[in-house]
Amino acid sequence: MSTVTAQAPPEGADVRQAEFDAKITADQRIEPRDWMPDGYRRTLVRQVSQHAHSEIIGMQPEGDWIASAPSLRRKAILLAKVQDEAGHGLYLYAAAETLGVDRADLTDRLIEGRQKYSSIFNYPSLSFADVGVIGWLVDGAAICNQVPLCRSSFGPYARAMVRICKEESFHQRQGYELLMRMMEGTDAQRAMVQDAVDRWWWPSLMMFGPPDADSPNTQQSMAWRIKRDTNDDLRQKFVDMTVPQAERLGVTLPDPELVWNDQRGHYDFGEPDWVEFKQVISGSGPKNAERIARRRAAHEKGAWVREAATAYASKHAQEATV
Ligand code: BYC
Repeated sequence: MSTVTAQAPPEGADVRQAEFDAKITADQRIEPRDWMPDGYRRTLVRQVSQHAHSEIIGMQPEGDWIASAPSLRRKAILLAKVQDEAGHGLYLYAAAETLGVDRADLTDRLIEGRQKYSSIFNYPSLSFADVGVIGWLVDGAAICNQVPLCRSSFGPYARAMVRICKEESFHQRQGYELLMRMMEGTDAQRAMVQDAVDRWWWPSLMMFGPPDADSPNTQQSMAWRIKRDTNDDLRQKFVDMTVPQAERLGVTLPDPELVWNDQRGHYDFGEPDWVEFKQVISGSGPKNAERIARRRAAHEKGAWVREAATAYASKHAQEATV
């Protein structure tokens, strides 16, 4: 006679943890009202709010060129793109709020330097070619990183990413188109494009975060299926995708170690300057102070809008209860 030892079913917190784990394993979405471990919630608040801040701060380097865009057409395109970034920030703050945090508090954390935003936006945009290169390389890197996030395990984040990725793809193409036009222009225009590529290439590679071996969050975020790929895998994917585009455009990528590796089926490439990266993410990049000062000024200047919106909402709430 065989004896079957039935395992006692887990109780309380254990049951909820088991249900959560089963959903993650089955690739089902976690929704705001579902139970989730504190660490999962904290990680999402950290990543989603940093992502939202990046979209909002990311309006600045390109926004600097709206007033001096070289034609009405370029101005209209740029205005629309920068407005899209504001929209992305709003979707992401809304996704973060479903985790129980307050958007005003997140904004305070940003302008008080208590929360990070993407390193890439701490570099200056020195010529109009930078607008094209930001579209091509920065939005290109963003797409590479964000398409897998459409399958992130947290529902509101994944759904926000679907919409954002559609717009980012358009941004990337507008950047590439702008650069193609400049490359068909004068020697001076071609030199502007090459100079912009030289300045933005390494910071673009840093957008994917530190090497996997130095990334404290990747392993757990992958286990929770918040992140779907490691920093290094996405960086490689971006390099492989970008090299043929650079060749087509007629620019050189500033990396003497960049070479196709037949055995690996990928490009080999050099190591970004991780000391510089650490300085930039800890607040000492070329533009950190200016970016935060401008964000703080815009926030203070917008106080009357928030007060008016709150007054309007409470008036309507009162009328609804009468
Ligand atoms: N910049 O353990 P790790 C855009 C931090 S906006 C700054 O690998 P994780 C666009 C990291 O936060 C694009 N900080 O972290 C907008 C962590 O610090 P804490 C923004 C960085 O989270 C306008 C520490 O370093 N995209 O597309 O597993 C115009 C250790 O790193 C960076 C997103 O936000 C960085 N580059 O992985 C145009 C995508 N890298 O928090 C375009 C969503 C790392 O422990 N985010 N850090 O103090 C992600 O996919 C991940 O959070 C990251 C980092 C890959 C960025």
